[in-house]
Amino acid sequence: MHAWPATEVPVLPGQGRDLDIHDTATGGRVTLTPGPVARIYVCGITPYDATHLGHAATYNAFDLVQRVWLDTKRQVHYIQNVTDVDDPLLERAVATNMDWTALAERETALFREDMTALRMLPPKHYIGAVESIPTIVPLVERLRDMGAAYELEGDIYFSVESDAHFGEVSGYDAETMRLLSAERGGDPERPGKKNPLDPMLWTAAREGEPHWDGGTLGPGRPGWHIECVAIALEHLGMGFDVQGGGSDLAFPHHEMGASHAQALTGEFPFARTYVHAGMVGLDGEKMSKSKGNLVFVSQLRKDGVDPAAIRLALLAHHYRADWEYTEAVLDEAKARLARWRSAVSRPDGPPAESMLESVRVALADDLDTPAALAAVDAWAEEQATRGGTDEGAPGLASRTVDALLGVAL
Ligand code: 5CA
Ligand code: ZN
Repeated sequence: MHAWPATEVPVLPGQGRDLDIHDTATGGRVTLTPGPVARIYVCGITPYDATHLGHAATYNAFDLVQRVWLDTKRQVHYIQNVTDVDDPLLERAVATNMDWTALAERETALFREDMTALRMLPPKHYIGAVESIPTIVPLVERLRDMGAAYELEGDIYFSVESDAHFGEVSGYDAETMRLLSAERGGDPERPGKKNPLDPMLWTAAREGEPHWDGGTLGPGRPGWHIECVAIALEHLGMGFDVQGGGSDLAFPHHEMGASHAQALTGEFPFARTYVHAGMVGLDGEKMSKSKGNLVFVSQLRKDGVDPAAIRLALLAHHYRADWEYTEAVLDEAKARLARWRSAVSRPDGPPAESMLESVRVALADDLDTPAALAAVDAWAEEQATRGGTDEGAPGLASRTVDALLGVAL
């Protein structure tokens, strides 16, 4: 599967800073210290509907992680998946009388357009679940053969007890896990499972559903968590720097993925850090495809909203906060974009080096984007009120905002 085009990231003067970030697994701050090539896996979309602002906010957070790394002169090895076969996609295809592959292709294409418009850095490899099936099957066979997975009426389940570290990503208690498992694609009520939390690795072919050759597993399709594990292990290996997604992925998805990989390899950890973005809501509810309370990036673009303003609306909130989208949020972002554009359109201005330093400090501090925006606001305000004589300043300000925040002025 192809990704979307890359944009040039300006190289900034001076020294980038290492990122301190909140790690879900330890529940505290860690300083990320990747090698010269930083490795990150960010869970991609399930393409049954268009990209909404919640998705965009989550991808924005992980785009910033990469921009901070690039600013420290590291290379970034970034992998993202597309869950192009799964229950919600198949259900939507049936409900809308569409071919499921056509639906997935259409929504994935729209996602690429949205990501391009928002200037999100593309992954080095953008990989679908379907194309990963030949990688997934041997992993499930191996888990079964080593006793970490078992069969139930033709389906194959992972045994959560096979990983001594199970539960350490989310840190949730048993009751919470059970509730979330039922809510988020698990089947804790199914009789015959060794542990109600055990997730499906391989779903045996069902009437009317797509299925593939599963070798000794029989015909079927892959479970959700093993998809991301297969892709991450193939392209990043164990112990990669960051696994990212929205906070709704901490359990079961990232918990199960970590356990699959740890059971498979006998190594720990799957990812060194687990980073989760807050949930964006509308009218008091988490924005979600199943609830239908969505504000789509593509719709805003169609309405003529500048993608840079959409991005500034996302940046105005701390990535870990849950927040509500309102028209006022977008209006504020549009006004800020206009002020910044006006400030960089002059031939000179107040020196911008300290603004660059403040943006670096803010981002290194658990991606404190509200503080980063405040630093640029202060420079733009100074430009508007007193101006300055530094001829390099508007260019440096513009490159800072471009390189570190992904906003083209
Ligand atoms: N395909 C899987 C991951 S392998 C999946 O969760 N797809 S998704 O389309 O449902 O979500 C894509 C990403 O957007 C996930 O990281 C998810 O946590 C995030 N996300 C979904 N809804 C919201 C929301 N309302 N606010 C913030 N992030 C969200
Ligand atoms: Zn995933």
